[in-house]
Amino acid sequence: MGSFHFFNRASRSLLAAATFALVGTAGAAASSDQALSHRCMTIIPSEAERTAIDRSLQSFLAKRQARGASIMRAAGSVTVPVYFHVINRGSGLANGDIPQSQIDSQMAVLNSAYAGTPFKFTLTAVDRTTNSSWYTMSPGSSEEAAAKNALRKGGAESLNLYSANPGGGLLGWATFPSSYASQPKMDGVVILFSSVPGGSAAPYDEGDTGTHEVGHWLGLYHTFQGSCTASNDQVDDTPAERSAAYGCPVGRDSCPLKTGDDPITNFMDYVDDACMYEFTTGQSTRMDQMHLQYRS
Ligand SMILES: [Ca+2]
Ligand SMILES: [Ca+2]
Ligand SMILES: [Ca+2]
Ligand SMILES: [Zn+2]
Repeated sequence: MGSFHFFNRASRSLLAAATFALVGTAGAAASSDQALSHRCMTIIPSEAERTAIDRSLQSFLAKRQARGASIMRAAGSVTVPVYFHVINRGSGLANGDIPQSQIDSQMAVLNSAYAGTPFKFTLTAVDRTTNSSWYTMSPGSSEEAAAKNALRKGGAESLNLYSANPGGGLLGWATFPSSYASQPKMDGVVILFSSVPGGSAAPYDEGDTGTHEVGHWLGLYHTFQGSCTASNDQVDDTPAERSAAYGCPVGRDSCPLKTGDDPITNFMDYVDDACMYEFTTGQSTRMDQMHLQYRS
């Protein structure tokens, strides 16, 4: 009861933080026009909220361990049902109506990226909606809320993946597992339709926007979260990173006093799709634990 109340409060302050973050980025997006420089618009919880989320996770794991339940699941042992919602402004690729072949390719990219983790993804259903205001929805907008309220299917375990054209150089955004309880209808991942494999959003055209956003959906932060601090992204085996990496800056070491080069090939950085290709064991463990706590 106590923890349920806590998450309601946490998500309200998260919404307040979201409004602030959106104002900040809208200006930046406008000045850079349509350039795809903002990899992701996922609203990251504040430091206090992240601390609370991790405290709650530790207590969840301790209780599980105390009753002898496993806290590690085998690779490929968890099936995530996927509802793919194509939002377009008419028929044809130019209107965002991506073909089934690209949806299948996106699923293959997800399954390959998550192959070393407990998760595999199965396409449960595809629906297509023509709605020009939902098509250009931005994070936190009334259009996003309307689209998700109308289209979302399944419970916390189901991945709802929306393709649309948010504009302003946005590639996608996701919600975290800890916000499902207070905002179940908003739960899911939105991606730019042209970021799917073979899409026109080069160098973000191999489907790793989907991979990255699903990482958030399973509880991961960016590898540059928390900058050069020891706790950083709450994952032990990702070296600390001062800020987002773009392109493919091999050998970058933005936290020289911390062991290891920056994890620029990690799916949770901002590099080009061709440059990102891995999750660490620690990230897999965190996703497993977050899924156990909130999505099982
Ligand atoms: Ca780390
Ligand atoms: Ca370093
Ligand atoms: Ca890649
Ligand atoms: Zn992100």
